[in-house]
Amino acid sequence: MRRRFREHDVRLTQDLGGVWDFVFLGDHDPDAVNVSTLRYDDRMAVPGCFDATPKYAGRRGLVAYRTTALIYDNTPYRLILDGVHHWCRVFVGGQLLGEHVGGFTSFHFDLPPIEPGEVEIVLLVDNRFDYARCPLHLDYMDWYHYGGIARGVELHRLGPLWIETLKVTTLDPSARKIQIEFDYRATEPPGPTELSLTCDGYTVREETLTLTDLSGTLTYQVELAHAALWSPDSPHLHMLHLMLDNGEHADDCYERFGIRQVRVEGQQILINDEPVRLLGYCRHTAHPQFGHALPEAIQVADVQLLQDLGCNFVRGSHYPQDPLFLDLCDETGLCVWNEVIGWQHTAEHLTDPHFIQAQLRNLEEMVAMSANRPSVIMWGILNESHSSDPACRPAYETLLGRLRQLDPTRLVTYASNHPFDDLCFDLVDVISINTYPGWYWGEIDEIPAMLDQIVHHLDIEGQPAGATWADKPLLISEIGAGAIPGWRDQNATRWSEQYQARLLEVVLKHLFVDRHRVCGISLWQFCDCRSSEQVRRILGRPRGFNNKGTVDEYRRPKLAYEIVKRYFNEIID
Ligand code: ADA
Repeated sequence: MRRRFREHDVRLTQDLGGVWDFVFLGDHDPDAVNVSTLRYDDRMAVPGCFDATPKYAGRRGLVAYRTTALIYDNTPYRLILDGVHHWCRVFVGGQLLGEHVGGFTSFHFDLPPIEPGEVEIVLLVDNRFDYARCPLHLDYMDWYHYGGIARGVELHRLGPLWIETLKVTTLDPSARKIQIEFDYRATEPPGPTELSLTCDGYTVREETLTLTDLSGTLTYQVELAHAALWSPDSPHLHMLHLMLDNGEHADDCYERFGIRQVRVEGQQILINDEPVRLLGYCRHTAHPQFGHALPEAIQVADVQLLQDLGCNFVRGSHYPQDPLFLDLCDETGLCVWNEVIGWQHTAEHLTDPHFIQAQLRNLEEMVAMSANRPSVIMWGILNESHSSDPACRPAYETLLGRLRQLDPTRLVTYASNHPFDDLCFDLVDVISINTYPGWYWGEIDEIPAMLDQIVHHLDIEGQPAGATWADKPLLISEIGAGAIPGWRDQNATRWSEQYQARLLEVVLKHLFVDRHRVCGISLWQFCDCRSSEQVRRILGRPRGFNNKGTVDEYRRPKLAYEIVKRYFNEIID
């Protein structure tokens, strides 16, 4: 998998990235496809988005990918996929393992007993919009939903005894106290088993366990005297290595973690009891040549630019973030708002059990794949959905409740575009507002008054129930303007780079120099990205792109870049 560190020494893993056989099947019904008679007439990169390649640009339909891997023996094997869009059905050795709904999250299938030797792996993948099959990718959402095996694929030999999960939780930063919890699984009772737990090479625990069950969970609480805390300014990381060995079988795994605690206090967000002001961007994981399958080079470049701009924050809009990108955020101290896939959902979706079920699965997978990341400080859901509609409140309660249940250590929020009539702010730790004064409504010189009106309402007038939110942190989770790359106009009209630069300067000056109510901002947006077919028709997206990036889709800076860089690095304290 594309990670910044090796995850196993002992476990046998095969990275199946590369070029797979490929065939575009178009309007075929997946149920009508016999994978054993497919004829592959092309090839496709994995990780990769097939509809980001010139030949299949703009195409939507069913496709098939094929590769092979090695099975060494008759013990459990697991196929791990880090992100397939939008829907897939997985076959190994001609046998159906199952299907998965929704991109951007890691999932896996355990193989049935298979004869040792070379085994064929086939994925049917579909990037068509089909609410019944996949209610998470819908054509009205304002980004291009690329399809394909967009992230890494690995085959792991689990063997008769393996480590299923390994979770590290900070208990007390000042004492460098953490909790280590892991699950094991086995095909037969492991019996006496040597446990070895080291951190950065230091022995944390060595003992002989007597494991009589086929599965179990073990928890340790340790104080790491040598450890340093993780924070945006000093993102210290530590590496845990867990090994289980019962003499016949062994398994191990590495997990990198940071010791930090995040909480809210009044209008502030605190990391390790220090107030933090979050300055950054909303970022789509997108590129015209790679779709959602950003190569390492682009992910490194994006982090370089975010750091150059003086960011300490990035909102992963509008879906769960790539494990490699989160590794880079861990290392550079970029705080992350990691978000379940979603965009402007109405009661029609939010009262549909089919939709909520898919949301819960995406949410649970997002938490599972990023729970040990110190950079992830908050979880988000349901971008700009109908949180002002009483019929939608139960969905917010369900999803936010599930997030808190899975992970009580992080903040929860959602980006609301209903600042004056939202009914769900009591459910979150941070109130986050998307607003576009000076772009979709009003003029640039009206922006300060319009922003003050939102703050006045939230802090003074309060909600219909009379509650005020003056005791909660307030984050501007989207604000910005479009600028056609290279359009420099002395009239500084809308769509010019001058207009965008001027609007962002007025916003940053008002929110962080003239006023100090907000705890942070994620400007919309870091880079231009292709929009979806339907949005282009309705909202008007010149070039078919969302042009509100501070850099264009090839990460080339617009005029606004230097303005934001100056404010984030010098003016805002
Ligand atoms: C909304 C939405 C973003 C984008 C933005 C825009 O706030 O959350 O995804 O569509 O509007 O550019 O209008």
